[in-house]
Amino acid sequence: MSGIKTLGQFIIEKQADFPYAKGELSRLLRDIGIASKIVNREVNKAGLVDILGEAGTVNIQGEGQKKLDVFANLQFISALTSGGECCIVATEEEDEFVRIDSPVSKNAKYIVCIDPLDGSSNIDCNVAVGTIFSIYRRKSTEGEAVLSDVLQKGTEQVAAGYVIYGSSTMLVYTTGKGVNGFTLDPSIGEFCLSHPNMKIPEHGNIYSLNEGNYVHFPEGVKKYLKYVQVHDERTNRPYTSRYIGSMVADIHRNLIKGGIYIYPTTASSPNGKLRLLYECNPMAFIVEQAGGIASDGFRRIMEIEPSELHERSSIFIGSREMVTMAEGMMAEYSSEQDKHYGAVVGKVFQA
Ligand code: AHM
Ligand code: MG
Repeated sequence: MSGIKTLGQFIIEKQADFPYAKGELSRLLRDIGIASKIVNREVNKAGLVDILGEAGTVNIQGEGQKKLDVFANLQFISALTSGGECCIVATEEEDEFVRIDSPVSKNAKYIVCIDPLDGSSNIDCNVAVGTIFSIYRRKSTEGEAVLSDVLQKGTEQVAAGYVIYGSSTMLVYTTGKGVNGFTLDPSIGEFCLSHPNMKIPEHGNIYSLNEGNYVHFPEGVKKYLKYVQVHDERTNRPYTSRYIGSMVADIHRNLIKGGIYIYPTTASSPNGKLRLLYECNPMAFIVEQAGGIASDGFRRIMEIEPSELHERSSIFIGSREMVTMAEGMMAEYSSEQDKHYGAVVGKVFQA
C-alpha cells in the first residue's frame, strides 16, 4: 500500500488545517464519498439492469427524472441522514429542502446542497455524468434550520466538490485550501489521491458551450465566439470546441487542460439554465481554488445573493484569461437588457 493515500486518510490529515474542527466536516465528506461509490456501482452497470430510462416522475423544473437520478438522490439523502452531520439537504431533485429530523442531525451544524446526478440525459448513451455538492455552515442558532440557512452566497461555502463517473471515477474537492482529486481504484474500493493541488492553466484553447443556441445568445457571447474562431497564430486561435453536455465532465476537462465553459442566458432560459446552489456555486468554488474564475458574465458567481432554492444563473467559468476576455466582451457588446440582467440577478427579464 506504500505511496497510496486514500480519501479517508487525506481528509483526516487535512483536519489539522482546521485546529478547532471536531471532525464533523471530515465525516460529512466521508459520507458523500461512500454514497458516491454506491452511485458509481449503479452507473457502471446501468446497461445491465432495468434501471435505465424514465422513472415516470417529474422534478420541480418539469424535467422527466431518470431512474438513476432518483436512485442517486435517495442514496445521498440516506448517507447524509445516517451520517448525522447535516441538518438539511437541498437537492436539485426535490421541490423543497429535506430537513433531517433524527435526534443527532437536528443539532448538526452543516447544510448540504447537491445535484445527485448531473447530466443524466447522457446516461442512456454511456457518456460521463457527475455529482456536484456544496457544504455550508448553518447560520441560525436556535430552533429548526430554515430556508435562509440554505440561501447563502457561494462565498460562504466551507467545502464543495464533484464526482465524475467517467472512464474512471474521480472525486475532486476543496475546503478552501486548494483542490485535490482522487481516483477510485475499483480493486480496493477506495478513492486514492491522484491529482494533488490541481491548478487550472491561466489560459487554454478549449471553449465549451452549446452552439446550437447561438441565435439566442447575448451579443457579448456571439462576439466572444467570433473571437475564438478567428485565425491568429500569436494567440493560437482558432480555439478548439469541446462540448459534452455534462457540466462536470466539461469543467473537469477544462480544469486539467485549460479552457472556458459558458452557459449563458438564452431566449428559452432567460436566467440561464444551470442552478446557482447545486451547480454554479460549487463549481465556482473549485475553479477559483484552482486559480480560475467563475462569473455570470458580469459579476462573480459566488457573490450572488440567492433568493430561491432552484434559482438559475448564467455561467462563464474556467481559465482566468479566457473568462476575463469573455467578460470584457459581455461588458462591451451586451444589450441594455443583458446588462439589466446583470444588475438584477435572480429576476426574470423578458428576452
Ligand atoms: P441536469 O442537471 O438536468 O442534468 O442539466 C444540467 C446539464 C449540465 O450538465 C450540462 O452542461 C447542461 O445541462 C447541458 O445543457 P444543454 O443540453 O442545454 O446544452
Ligand atoms: Mg444538474
